[in-house]
Amino acid sequence: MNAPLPHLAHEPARLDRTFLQDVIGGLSAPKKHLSAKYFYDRRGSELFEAITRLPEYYPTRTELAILDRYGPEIAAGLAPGSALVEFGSGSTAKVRRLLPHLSDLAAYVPVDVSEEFLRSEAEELGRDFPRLQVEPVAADFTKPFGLPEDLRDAPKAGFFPGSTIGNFEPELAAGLLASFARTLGTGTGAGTGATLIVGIDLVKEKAVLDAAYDDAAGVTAAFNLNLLTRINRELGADFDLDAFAHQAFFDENLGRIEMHLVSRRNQLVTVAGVPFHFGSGETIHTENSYKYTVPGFRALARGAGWEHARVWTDPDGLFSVHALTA
Ligand code: AVJ
Repeated sequence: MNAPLPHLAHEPARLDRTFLQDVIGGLSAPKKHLSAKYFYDRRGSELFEAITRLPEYYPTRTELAILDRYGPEIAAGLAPGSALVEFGSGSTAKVRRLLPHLSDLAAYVPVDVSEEFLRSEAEELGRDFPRLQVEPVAADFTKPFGLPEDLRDAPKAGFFPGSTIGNFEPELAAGLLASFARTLGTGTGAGTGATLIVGIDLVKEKAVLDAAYDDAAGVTAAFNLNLLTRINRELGADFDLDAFAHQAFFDENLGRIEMHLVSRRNQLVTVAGVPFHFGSGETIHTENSYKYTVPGFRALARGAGWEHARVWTDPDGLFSVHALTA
């Protein structure tokens, strides 16, 4: 159910109507929510990079360490002459750990919505790996998209690191894994010989998870609040940043981190001329980050048509990298 779009007297020059519709819809719901995909404007991407360097935020450095340690084994699971497709590539830091072990790739295909970023990263990667064929695709990986025609006959391997899949409800996560199988397959369904390498954050002690999403330096708080700054700027809203507080906690029953922005007082906020009331203590749910056990993720993948081939973890069992085959 979408709220009708307001008529804007003074539309920002490059108004993103989908963004506006999502925000109006999310703030009109009985439990207010916003989509985590909107965190990543320029400032949000910078803040996320800063998060990955925080002492409390273990996922990025742990996954990189797993890729460094087991890169040769992970790479050995790919069919010779594969096309390696990275879903939501963003920065190429992770694939760089695998490429030295993949000398016979048909191509590396980074898929990302941010076209500008995609081109610059692809160019840089091409300079560092001169024999690698880089074929970027500007697309939203949550929607069906086609791979470059010249790669039709190459075996396909997918790469989906970073536990990005944790942002999706388990049912949607399974749907996404199934759509990756279709994208990587030949259109004939299962048994296409495709491989998928996925990074998954693991369930662990609540205190460790809580700290990773509520760091002492307040970088995650700034990342969460930046969503309101973005809405103010891009959609002409008047959120008072001092009137909202960052909240993040691991819900052990649901197996997920929830991030919220808590209204510090009773207040009225206007977004593109539409008023929204916030009670004191009322929250906007801004992100879920699901954590899995190894058997739990294996079951999810199997339900989506993927056979579980291998799993690699760090010595502390914080993070996991899975190889799946279809
Ligand atoms: C990029 C979705 C993997 O869930 O850990 C980090 C985003 N949010 N701190 C995560 C995030 C708050 C991150 N992912």
